[in-house]
Amino acid sequence: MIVRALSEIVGSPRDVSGETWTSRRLLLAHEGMGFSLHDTLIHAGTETRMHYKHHLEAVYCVEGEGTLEDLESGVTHVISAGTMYALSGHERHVLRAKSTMRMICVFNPPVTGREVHGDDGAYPAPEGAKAS
Ligand code: 9YT
Repeated sequence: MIVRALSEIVGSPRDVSGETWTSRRLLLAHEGMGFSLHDTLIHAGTETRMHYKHHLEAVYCVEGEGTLEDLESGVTHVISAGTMYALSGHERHVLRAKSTMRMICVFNPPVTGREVHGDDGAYPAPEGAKAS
């Protein structure tokens, strides 16, 4: 069993930041759960373009408000506390945060630790793993 508090992660190597977000990584690949679990803050007033080519991701917003533009369909969704989105088709997307958004994110396959987005908006492909 693994028990871990957010307060243990803040300021540790599990606390990873990109230009527009800070991701506190509660569970990582080496812990063997088959997914990683993140408590992520998307900073207010920012825009983040992403494309998880190698991962499936589900994102549950628990605080804040913004919009999610699906660049495949052109549809924009309002995202606020209590709304989830799942990138079931590896969709290219843009997240625009009106206020700071707190997101609980699950990745399959799990991230290994220090991933940040490449120029293509993706995290690198995990070695030998495929989303299942
Ligand atoms: C919502 C989202 O995808 N934000 C980017 C950071 C990523 N979710 C992470 O590593 O926690």
